[in-house]
Amino acid sequence: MNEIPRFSFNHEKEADYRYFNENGCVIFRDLIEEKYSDKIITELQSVIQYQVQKHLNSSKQDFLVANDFDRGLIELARYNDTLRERLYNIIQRLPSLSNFMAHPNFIQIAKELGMSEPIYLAPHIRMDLPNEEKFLIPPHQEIRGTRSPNMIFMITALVDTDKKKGALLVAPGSHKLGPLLPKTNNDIRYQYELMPEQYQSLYPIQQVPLHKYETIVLNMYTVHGSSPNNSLETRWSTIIKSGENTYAISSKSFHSK
Ligand SMILES: O=C(O)CCC(=O)C(=O)O
Ligand SMILES: [Fe+2]
Repeated sequence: MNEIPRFSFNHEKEADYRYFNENGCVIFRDLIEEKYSDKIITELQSVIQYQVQKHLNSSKQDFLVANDFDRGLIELARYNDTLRERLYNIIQRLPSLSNFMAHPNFIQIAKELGMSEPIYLAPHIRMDLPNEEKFLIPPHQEIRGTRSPNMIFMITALVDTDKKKGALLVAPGSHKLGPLLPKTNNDIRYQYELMPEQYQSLYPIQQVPLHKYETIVLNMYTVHGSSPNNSLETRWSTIIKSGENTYAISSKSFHSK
């Protein structure tokens, strides 16, 4: 299967949007400058180190983990799942995440893809520990709980993410299916928008590795999902959504009547 090509946000506008419209996804090497991700990593490091020093005794401090900035996290999570959860909640409010989300390119790309008044929705840091299955999401469209009729979302890798580390599953072209009807599934967590079997051969799903700092932009209808992290390191990524401001749309139509 063909690798998804990389584009430069600043230098290949026409080609990248053509690719996005055709495939429902595009990867940028340079959508957000590296310093924005570096800032998140620095803050993650300080939050993790603080928790590790507080909760793990010094004999446990010789950690095997290779992502240097998150040394100790895996041991901390293994030691106490509540601490893991608390840490996860804390990192969703890091100042560096707000700063990252406020990058003008996120709004620019939404505008250039046809949204008249985009707003940011739900910035989020994903923290996928090795062999942790419970937060993985099977193939789906990003339409659950979304009011916006037009939305894109962007996943930036904060660490090199190869197939073994759980690179994202994506079915290029599947956005052309439009919104899929929810399908029932025995797993009550996921009774929504799973990829119907008859489309799986039409739009085969593939794993999309990302290098650190690369961003994949997806259409809300592009089928995508998690794959398991079978490496020894944590997979870190940010997810930012940009949607049409539906309040603005409805007030405009109100005034035009
Ligand atoms: O990064 C992943 O594992 C999938 C994330 C995802 O699809 C989501 O948060 O909606
Ligand atoms: Fe998703």
